[in-house]
Amino acid sequence: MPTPSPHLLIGAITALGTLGNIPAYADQIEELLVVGTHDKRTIDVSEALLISPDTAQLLKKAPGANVNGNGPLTGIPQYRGMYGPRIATALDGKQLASAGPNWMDPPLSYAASSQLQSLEIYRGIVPVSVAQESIGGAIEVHSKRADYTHSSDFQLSGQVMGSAQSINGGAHLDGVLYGANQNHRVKIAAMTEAGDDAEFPGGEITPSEYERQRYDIAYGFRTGQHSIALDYTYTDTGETGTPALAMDIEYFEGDLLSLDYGFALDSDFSVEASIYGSQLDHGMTNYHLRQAPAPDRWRQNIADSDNIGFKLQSTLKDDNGSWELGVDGFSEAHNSDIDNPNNPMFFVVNFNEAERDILGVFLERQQDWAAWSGEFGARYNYVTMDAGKVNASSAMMMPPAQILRDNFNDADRKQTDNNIDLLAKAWYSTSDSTRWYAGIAQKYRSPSYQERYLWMPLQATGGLADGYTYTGNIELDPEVSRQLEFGLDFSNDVFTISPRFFYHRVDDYIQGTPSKVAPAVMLVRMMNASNGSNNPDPLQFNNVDAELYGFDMDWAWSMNEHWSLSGIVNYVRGERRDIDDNLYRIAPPNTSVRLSYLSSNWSAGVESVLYASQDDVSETNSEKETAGYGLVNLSTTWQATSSLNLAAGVDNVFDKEYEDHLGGYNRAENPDIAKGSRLPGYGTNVFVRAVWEF
Ligand SMILES: [Cu+2]
Repeated sequence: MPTPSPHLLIGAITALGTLGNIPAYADQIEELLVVGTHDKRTIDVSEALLISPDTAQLLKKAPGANVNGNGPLTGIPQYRGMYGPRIATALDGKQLASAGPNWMDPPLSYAASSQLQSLEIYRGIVPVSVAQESIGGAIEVHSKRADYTHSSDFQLSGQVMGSAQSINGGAHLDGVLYGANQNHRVKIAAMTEAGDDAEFPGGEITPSEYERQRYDIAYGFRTGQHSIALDYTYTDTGETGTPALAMDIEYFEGDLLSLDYGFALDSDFSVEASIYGSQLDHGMTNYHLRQAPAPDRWRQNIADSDNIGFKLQSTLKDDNGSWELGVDGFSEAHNSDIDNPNNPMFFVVNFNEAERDILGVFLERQQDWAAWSGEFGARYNYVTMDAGKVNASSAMMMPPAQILRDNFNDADRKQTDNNIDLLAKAWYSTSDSTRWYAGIAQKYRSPSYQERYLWMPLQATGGLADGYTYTGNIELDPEVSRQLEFGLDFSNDVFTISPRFFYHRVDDYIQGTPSKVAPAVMLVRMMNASNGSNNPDPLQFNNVDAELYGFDMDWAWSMNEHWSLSGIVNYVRGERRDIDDNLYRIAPPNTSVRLSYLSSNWSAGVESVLYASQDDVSETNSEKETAGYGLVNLSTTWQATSSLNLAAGVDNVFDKEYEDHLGGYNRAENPDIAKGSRLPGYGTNVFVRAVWEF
């Protein structure tokens, strides 16, 4: 799976901030690329070398974060061992539910890195105002937009960016045009990118080609205390491989629309309101990009997702802090149908109007007292879920499928959860350079629609990619995580370090366990007998008990005005508490160190990335162990003129063959990689990039 890392573009190392005079602990960590504050890391995407079409890869620049990869556009964020729907993703404050039942389009895939200003990941416990459900963390992306000016004359500006890389012949071109005056701002942007199958030292990863276009138009208007913003995005993903899954992407087509309103009475009181929605269509098959199976085994899956949401939030500041009060709602509805173009009799209604609605209300307080500061939050979420009736051709012929269908259709599928999140965080400064931190929280997550409504044993699991078929469980309880974390932020003129220890005790953790649903087990065995396949007995999503704990930190040392050293250390363990087993797909211990040189118009960096072996694997998911490895990456940038910036680099300089533990197993016929073995990481990749601003 891809592990291209973002690289520093250009810029001088600014003096590291100190605690005493900077209210939000706004230190510069890792030059200009990642800025740390006391509770989040902001990755300045506009300053990163954009070689990966997978925005999620940028997250690896933040402590605690990693990426589960199922294909070149399909990075699923992982944070401190949690991933998938456990991590909230907000695109300019808006939620989105993936159209793909296997998360071939994770929410973050709708943020094209070339259109982003920044990517923010919250460190540890997420404020209740930021996301509705954030049991494992939260990511916010902020798109580029024009800034209002101070006159009535319109000013035009823009940027054209192009990049190419050797690993897959990938190329990317995008352009953005801004127009703005003091009252109006407009943005028009377009992007296209494509790549072939990627190489690894032993051959090619097939299929790992990709192709995507994207168009954005944005308008903003402000007058006096009021402002509005209207944004529209169209995304069009073409044929794209997902070798860790049973099918490949034929297309994703997405329309994303939002309307925001802001009112600021003065600097102490403001209100923000937004309504938004998206309509996402998806097709995937097991025959158009990979070697097709026998004609009677061809499968095509057509899926869609309709999302609509709103948020209303007010902020009131006073002498000792601020209040945030808000209400938000999000509704998602999913359909998924499987057919075989060679057999008009074959069909599976996989999900039929599977709905998940959340209505939330929250109150948050930020409080400052002398050397102390605190954050306190409470949120109530009312979750309702339902799904329509299902059917399949096999349910007309095979008794176990018929029983599963009838049980599902006869069940009361409507479910309601009442979830209360609570948190308290405190910071205490013992000096200008040292601030101690401790936090405690209770966070809920209701089941996903797949976890509740997957009625027939299939691999539609939100991208788990463990090779198991699953069925859902309508009666699942929400997960609840009780979290403790503590640490320290130290920062002086030359050195910054931010260690954190965390412990999450999760009750009712949702995990696939060996199925006790007799007709599901029988059906998988009957299918094996009639198809000559050897799928293992299915799992069922069930509530178990788990715990996750670990340590992470980032650090930076500014040696002099030209040279700096920085790095990240990550360690996480995930274990079951009800049985003796590990949680599935947890990032191995890892560290990276980067040496950077910066002068007035050029920079260079060498980075070493080290991963330990992972032998704490899940027996329940038949997870395979991976060996440790080390990679070396190089990059350089040159500000050629005031408007032209050039960059180049080499990833995996020594063409090291390795397996990314989070990269999944090969599922497609490939002479270079056995089916079921782990997918290799990419080999040596040379990339170039040019940015022209006007
Ligand atoms: Cu899909």
